Amino acid sequence: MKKALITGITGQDGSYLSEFLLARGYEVYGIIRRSSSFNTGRIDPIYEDPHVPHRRLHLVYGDLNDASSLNRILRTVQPDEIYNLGAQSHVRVSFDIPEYTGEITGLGTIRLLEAIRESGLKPKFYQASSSEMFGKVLEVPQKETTPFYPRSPYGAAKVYSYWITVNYREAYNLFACNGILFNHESPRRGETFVTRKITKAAARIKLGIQQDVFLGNLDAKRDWGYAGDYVEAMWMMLQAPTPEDYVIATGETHTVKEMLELAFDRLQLDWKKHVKIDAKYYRPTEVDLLIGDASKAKKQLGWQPKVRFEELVAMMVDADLALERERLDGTRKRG
Ligand code: NAP
Ligand code: F7E
Repeated sequence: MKKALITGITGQDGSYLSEFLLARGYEVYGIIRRSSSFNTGRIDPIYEDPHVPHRRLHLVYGDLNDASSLNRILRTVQPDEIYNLGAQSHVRVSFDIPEYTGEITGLGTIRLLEAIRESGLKPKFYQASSSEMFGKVLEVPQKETTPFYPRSPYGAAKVYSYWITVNYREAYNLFACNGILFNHESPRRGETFVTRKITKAAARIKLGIQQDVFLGNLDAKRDWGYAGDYVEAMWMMLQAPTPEDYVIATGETHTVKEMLELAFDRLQLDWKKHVKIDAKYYRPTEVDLLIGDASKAKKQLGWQPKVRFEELVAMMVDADLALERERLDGTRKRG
């Protein structure tokens, strides 16, 4: 039985990847952080689902800021594959806590790579690289050979992690891959990222729980895919004969405004009546246009995105409507 170790298991991608690996017979170990409130909401359903082999899921305390915890976990788990998904992943927030973002999203990766090197183990390594590294894009569409031009502390930290992963592959012959993933979303997306913020607000407005939603730049363009499709690509990279870097994207781009229109239309709402602009959501430097070319992953890995943008938005709106209805019913029952 193969063992996988996941940092960031409590996040959106960590939860989908855990389900994916468990279904393929893996023993899955996830690193979680101590928190004063519950932070395992996305993976709790794995324990509750009678069809999921949850006994092969193990959670261990550790932190990307704590090298000794990483060393200990590597020694005790001895994983065959490591997926480094842990990060301070919010671009806007990275302008407020740039040093911390560099510490976790950048230096966290070298701590993990050093723990691997010192352990003497040879696990395969996946690094969660990002389209944010392309930033102020130097080529359209963006592919593996497009130069980076990050536009945020987050993007800059991810560029460091990208190159240190390449360096450890070349210097120590580690099977290490960068997945350069474009935006990917789902009903499990963090509630402060723009897609989920919009679908949650649309559902609450429909149910009369709130009136308005405050947003920033509506003209930014993103290549949005479905997280469930993207975690499959992570795994495929580590099963390939040689370690390489791949762009994972749909090849379609849409503005935030288009996303808004689709989400509100699904609930027969007019977004113009409910959206207010708040400058605090603007970024000091913005990434205006992202659109990826995933030809290499399609050709070499046989990867394909399955969920289209329209389907993704519908899935997220429907899930948020169901969730908000449940919450409302719960509140009414409690009186
Ligand atoms: P996410 O939902 O924000 O999850 C981030 C995860 O990192 C959470 O489990 C979080 O734990 C963990 N984490 C944060 N700080 C940590 C620390 N100091 N030590 C250990 N773990 C820590 O992110 P996601 O959307 O799943 O994305 C997964 C990865 O892919 C991230 O590295 C992100 O930067 C990258 N990425 C995402 C996208 C996208 O569109 N989603 C695209 C490209 C790349 P807590 O739950 O305790 O906070
Ligand atoms: O913003 C605009 C905002 O925060 C998308 C992360 O997963 O994907 C994500 O980063 C766009 C930006 O995602 C609001 O200015 C307008 O242009 O949903 P987002 P992101 O910054 O693209 C990449 C690939 C990652 O790697 C990251 O980890 O939407 N926008 N109004 C807004 N964005 C937010 N969050 N909130 C607003 O109110």
